Amino acid sequence: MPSLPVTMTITSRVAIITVDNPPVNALSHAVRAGLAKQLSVAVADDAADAIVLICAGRTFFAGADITEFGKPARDPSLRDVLAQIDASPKLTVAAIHGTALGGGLETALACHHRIAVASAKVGLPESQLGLLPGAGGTQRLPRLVGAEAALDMMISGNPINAGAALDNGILDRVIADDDLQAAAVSYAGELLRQGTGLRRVSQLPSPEVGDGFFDEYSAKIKRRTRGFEAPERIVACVRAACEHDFARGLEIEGELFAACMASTQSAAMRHLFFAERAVAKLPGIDRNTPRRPIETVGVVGSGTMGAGIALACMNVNLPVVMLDTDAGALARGRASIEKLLAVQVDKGRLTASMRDARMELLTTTDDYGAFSELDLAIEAVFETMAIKQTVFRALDAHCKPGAILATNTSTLDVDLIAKATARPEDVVGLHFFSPAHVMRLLEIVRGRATSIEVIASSLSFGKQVNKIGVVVGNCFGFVGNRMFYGYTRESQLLLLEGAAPEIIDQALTDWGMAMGPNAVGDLAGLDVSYKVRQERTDLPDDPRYFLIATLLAEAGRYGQKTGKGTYRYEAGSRTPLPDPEVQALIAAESARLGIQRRTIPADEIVERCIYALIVEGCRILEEGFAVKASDIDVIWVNGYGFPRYRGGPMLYADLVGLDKVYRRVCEFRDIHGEQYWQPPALLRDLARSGGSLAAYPGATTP
Ligand code: 3H9
Repeated sequence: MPSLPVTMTITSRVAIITVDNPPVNALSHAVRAGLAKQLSVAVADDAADAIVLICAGRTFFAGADITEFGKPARDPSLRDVLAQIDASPKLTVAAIHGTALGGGLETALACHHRIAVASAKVGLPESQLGLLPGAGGTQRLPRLVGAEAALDMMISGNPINAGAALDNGILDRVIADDDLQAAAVSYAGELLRQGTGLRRVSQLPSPEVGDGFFDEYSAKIKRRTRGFEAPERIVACVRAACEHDFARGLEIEGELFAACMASTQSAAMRHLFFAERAVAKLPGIDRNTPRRPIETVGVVGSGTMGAGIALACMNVNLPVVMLDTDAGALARGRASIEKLLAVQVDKGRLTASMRDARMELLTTTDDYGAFSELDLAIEAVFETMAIKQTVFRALDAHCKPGAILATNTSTLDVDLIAKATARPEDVVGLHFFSPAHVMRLLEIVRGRATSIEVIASSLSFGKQVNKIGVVVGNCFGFVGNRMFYGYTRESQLLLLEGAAPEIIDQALTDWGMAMGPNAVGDLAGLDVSYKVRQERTDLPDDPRYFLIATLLAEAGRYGQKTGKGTYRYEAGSRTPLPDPEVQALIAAESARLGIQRRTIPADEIVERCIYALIVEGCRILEEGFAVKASDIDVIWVNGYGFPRYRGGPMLYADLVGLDKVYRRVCEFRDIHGEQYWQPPALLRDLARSGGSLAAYPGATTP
């Protein structure tokens, strides 16, 4: 018989209600029912004067059970249980360890007092699921910490540590990381002796704010949230907390929570929550797959990527040897790492001693001999096959047997690179995104010979350096950049057809993309994509193809780094400004090619660019270069600024309706030609059968 998730014992006149629902004590139906029952028992039992609520395992409640969302509700609701805790005639104490998140923190806030261990964290991350705290959190938190601090916490969704929570009033006591249960029982006894009584957060006065506070706050967040609904609804809830009593505030919170729950935005974000955890679930890999420990890393190349990768490793305490045969470049690489760390110190995110400790992890060398004992070598040199192969021959000659040899190539064939070694099974692509110490995405490129052990170890390494590692197959551009080509191809064609760069970028950022394609091109460097196109032999023979980007690169307009690209930049500024010279160039090219320029509506701009992504994503799935559609979503959200609340390109296609997407792609083919728009069979078949990309099984191995 399965053990009950909620149990109760009494010690020193304190009832201890313990919840044990691995892995993260989510507040599932069984837990809620168990809590309601044990609370009644504890309240009725004369042997107890107070109640401690504590969780077993690695954490206090991590929130409502997300797997129950979208299914019929089952009583008791979390709100019912929290009302019961709040109304308890006996003093209740939440004893927190691990992370008290979402409904978990709301449960703690419904208790009369809160004690936590110093390593605990608390937060209301519901907005990251497109939701708002729906069990009284929007009403209780502002009463404890004030409206602005509560808004900041709920809208960012970021947890805070126990020390900060003690300072702002969420926690009443923080203890060293020792016996929490004993400390909570003794705390309850202390409160009883002092006659502190029941401190119901729901009964605290409404928070006060100055005139116009909410309008100003809304205006401030609008610039960042662009079309994302949950933050605005959180503001409305906190406004209700300030203007109404607790009961009415709770009603308003309930209505807005229901609206969020029913939204496609929340469906999209919940999809990503599970998609990001599913990336590591691959056919042929499980808990028992052997993994090689990575305790030391070598990085070949000290340019922007090499330095960023080195720093990403140093940030998690991994010793790094950085190698460059050019002494000047090596010194510049070291200096750029120092500079990035100095920025962290200036921002108060790092102390000077932490910075020094990190720098001590870095050794620089021009000698491959220094790589002989390293567990992992990552090559990040110039994107030319011959140079990469030379590096891999050297790595093969110097690295110990069992070392993982990785290339950070973004376009080259991993199998050809592996061929330069006598151990292709140890060679893998680890494709970081710039800036490598910041961006969370890591494409793990599986070559033909890469062993399963090396893939599993790469997934673990990704976790180790706080990245989301997605395993992809070895095709040109892998998954992310291959799709990016179709997307920018359309934005380039739109320029010739009549849309100005800033109009295209505005349409896509209004839709939710972090940046528009023209601004991205200027940031990444138009010379870089130009060189890649020059090396390709499979591009369409069409004078329009990437014409404007090509002409700009040939004119030395590389983007931000030269102060001019598709946009122009004032000295020292990164703000893209429309450039009449470029507008004239585009108009002249349109005229030369006989293209009738027209005003292109924002909807069409978005459809052209985003549907190009969907088409290429379908093709990648058909060809088996991604295991499942949700992996593609994770790549685009974490590496390319695709709006999280739209779920990634493949889920977005499902939400729009595959039949609609398919019909539109066919129209684009008829208007713009087959060389760009060929509806993939997968899209056609799923559209006809009423299937979904989210459910598409994909290939078994990428
Ligand atoms: C909410 O509370 C709404 C309320 O305001 C209102 C209600 C009326 N439910 O992340 P991990 C699973 S919204 C179900 O790999 P870690 C997860 O899928 C909720 N399952 O571990 C994974 O399963 P699997 C607000 C959950 O140590 C396994 O647990 N709360 C939940 O890296 C391990 O997870 C949040 O948004 C859940 N709530 O990180 C917190 N949480 O092994 C969400 C996790 O099959 N959770 N799972 O892949 C987290 O942020 C992290 O899981 C946590 C642990 C930090 C707790």
